[in-house]
Amino acid sequence: MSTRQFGEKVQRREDPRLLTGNGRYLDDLGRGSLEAAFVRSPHAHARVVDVDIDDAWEVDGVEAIYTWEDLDGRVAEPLPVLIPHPALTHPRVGYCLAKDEVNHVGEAVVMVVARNRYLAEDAAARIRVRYETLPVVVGIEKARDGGVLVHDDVPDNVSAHLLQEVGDLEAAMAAAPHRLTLELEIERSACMPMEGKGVYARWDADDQSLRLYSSTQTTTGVRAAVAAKLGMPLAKVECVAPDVGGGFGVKIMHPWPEEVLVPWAARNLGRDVKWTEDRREHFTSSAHERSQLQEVTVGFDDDGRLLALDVRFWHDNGAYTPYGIIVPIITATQLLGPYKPGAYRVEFWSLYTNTVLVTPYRGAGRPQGCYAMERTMDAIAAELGLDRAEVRSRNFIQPDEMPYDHGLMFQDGRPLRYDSGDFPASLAKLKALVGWDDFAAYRRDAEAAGRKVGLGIGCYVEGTGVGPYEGGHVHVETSGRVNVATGLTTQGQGHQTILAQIVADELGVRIEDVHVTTGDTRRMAYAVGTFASRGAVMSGNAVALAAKVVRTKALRIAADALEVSPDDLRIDDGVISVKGTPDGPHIDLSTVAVMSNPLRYAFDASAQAATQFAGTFDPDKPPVADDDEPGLEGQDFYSPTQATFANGMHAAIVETDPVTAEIRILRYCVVHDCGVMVNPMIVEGQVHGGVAQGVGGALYERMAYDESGQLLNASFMDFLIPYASEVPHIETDHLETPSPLNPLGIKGAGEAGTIPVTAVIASALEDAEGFPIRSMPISPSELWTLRRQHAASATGPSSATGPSSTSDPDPAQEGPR
Ligand code: MCN
Repeated sequence: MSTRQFGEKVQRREDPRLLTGNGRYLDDLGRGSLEAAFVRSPHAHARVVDVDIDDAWEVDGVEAIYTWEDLDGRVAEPLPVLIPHPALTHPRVGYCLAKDEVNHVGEAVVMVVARNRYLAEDAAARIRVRYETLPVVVGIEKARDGGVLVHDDVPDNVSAHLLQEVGDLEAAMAAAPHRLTLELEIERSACMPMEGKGVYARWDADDQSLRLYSSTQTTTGVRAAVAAKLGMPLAKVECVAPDVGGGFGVKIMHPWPEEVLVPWAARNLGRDVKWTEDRREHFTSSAHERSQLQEVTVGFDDDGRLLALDVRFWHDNGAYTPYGIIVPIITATQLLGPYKPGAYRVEFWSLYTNTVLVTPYRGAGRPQGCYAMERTMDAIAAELGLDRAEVRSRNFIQPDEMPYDHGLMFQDGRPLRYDSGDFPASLAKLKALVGWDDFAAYRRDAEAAGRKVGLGIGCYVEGTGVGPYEGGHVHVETSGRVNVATGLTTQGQGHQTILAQIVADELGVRIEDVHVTTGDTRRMAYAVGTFASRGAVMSGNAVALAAKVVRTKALRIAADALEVSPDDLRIDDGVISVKGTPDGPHIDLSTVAVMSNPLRYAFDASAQAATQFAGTFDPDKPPVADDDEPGLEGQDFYSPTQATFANGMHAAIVETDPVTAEIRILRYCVVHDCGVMVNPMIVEGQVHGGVAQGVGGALYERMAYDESGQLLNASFMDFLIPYASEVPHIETDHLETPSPLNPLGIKGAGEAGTIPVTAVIASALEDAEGFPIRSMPISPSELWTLRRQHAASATGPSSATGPSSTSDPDPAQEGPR
């Protein structure tokens, strides 16, 4: 009998290849091709007055130099707005090469193609661009001030304004016995995958076709965009994602200018062309996320139950909005987490600034939302003198209230309706894991030893497995090899393993015989991409459905041959036999694959085996029946009516140095519920990676823009990504509340670890220090400064030890740093 693979900690099948240096990343391809380099704007806001390329042609090996003037057809038109929204009243996008204005440092102005990258860079360095600088908008405060405009025709720098309301907020707020207002800030960070973006284009002049390799999270998206921009039939464009060294969201954006320019240049020159992004380019020419200013007013009763929640926030969308307003919409809807808010009103303004554009980064708006909500929960607990976990628990949506409809519109334009979850059970697990009830004693002991420790908590709900669809194709070769294809791409999540686990079980074959291809439009032309923690839900269910199609066909053919009913057959390790008679007649799937295809090869061992069933073929019938197709293969698509909602709760114990304010995470505990787990080891790895990124966002990473829009820390020398030494040991426990929405009961897991970390660390630091933390990330020097401010204010008459209420403002929370 086959060993069940689903739910097992199967070792990642891709690792031996990747860990032994046999990965094939974008820059491993196209040796000997021409290479591109870009001249990028050194100014955050300027008019391009003149471009002088004469000197650059002096460099031996230069093949082409392009400015916007040289572009033709739709390549010269603005880049698309991928996800329009009615509230996005002023969408603005750039061009592949700046036309006459640049809006952030790093925007591409000139493209150079040369024999190799060195020569292309040398030539680029000789190009002189004359700019007329313009006033610059950096930061949300300056953007909402509206005195300086990023785009002349966008009043107040507002790209979008959206308000959603459920219930009578005014009345509920007025009636609430308690009210608090919090002003919060969260800063910019970025995905920073190990491998930056990259494109390699092969133009086939004879066939007039294009093979494009891109380090992307969506090959079908890139293919469609490039075909449209280059005016080519879709059938003449193929897009393949080779191994991708991380994406974390930034590579779902498409088309990046380079994804259009590189193939366009390849076609122009009739040569292969490649471009790989360097780290500085990734800092200044890809995408960032996170930056928001938030104002939360909450009304609650004596027990800490929410009666009214009024949230306003200002979101920095950078210079352009090609990806629409998905990120602030997610913040607005997902900040509610596991709680019932009472009457709820949320309103945001998405603002242009002269900085790198903003697209989703792992968590995609949720870390900010979770931060707002969890800071609010802590503030309520402090105001009422209640236990912080207890306040959360009193506001939970209960399991018997599922499915729970918040009455809001989610990011996919569908209702924000939670499908399942058991928040009280998760909290109980988390409290047990971290030792919540013993912490007071632990703190007393620590304090007696002169140490400052604090315990923080954060809860979140995450809409995962967002539609519209994903497909699966399963093909059994006559050798017995099972080829599985799905269109979404993979960046390190282990899809080759988990999709093989699912197909092995559904089809009844050995996992060793299953080979998975992702992100190759030659194998699966209809697909969406990898984002929104949707891979397991969408492609997992799609390949399961496709495997069922193949199984049904295999059983039908075998049943004919064995003259039994398909219902009496089973498939184990690729062998079809009659149930209850293990030693009876049987057929290998490989033999069935031969029988499924009238074109038989005599040299094929399975073909010879199939001759014993030759009697099943009727010479009077056509080789392929009207209602049949040759081959043992099948395809199906999974398309859900709505997202499925995963959830989790984290707690951390931190220690702060009483003198230097150095911050150490002593323990980090995670309880996580992503429905049924396909591979618990991979889920755990995903959670660990997510927490590591969250720790970076909470304590280290920020984009240090100066007032003129220069990114001062655009290198790994200055931008602090946590090393293994900064990432705490992570203790994990799981709850599996199956999703009722999909056949496998799966919810997503890929972003979960990241979402609450900033909120949890803020909560723990506040608990350790005894004063409000309102701006994250926070460094030891900032914590030290807050300590001094708090000590100074504590000596005055209006001292405050917790987050402020409307009637009790706290000086430490007066605006962001
Ligand atoms: N999984 C599982 N059981 C579940 C849910 C998930 O075994 N119930 C497994 C999946 O099968 C998959 C992994 O966990 O191997 C993540 O699955 P899922 O939550 O479906 O997320 P995606 O596959 O859609 O991956 C995208 C998600 C996102 S949105 C970001 S951002 C992210 C992330 O995954 N970027 C990553 N994890 C990353 N991991 C790596 N190494 N690199 C990135 O760029």
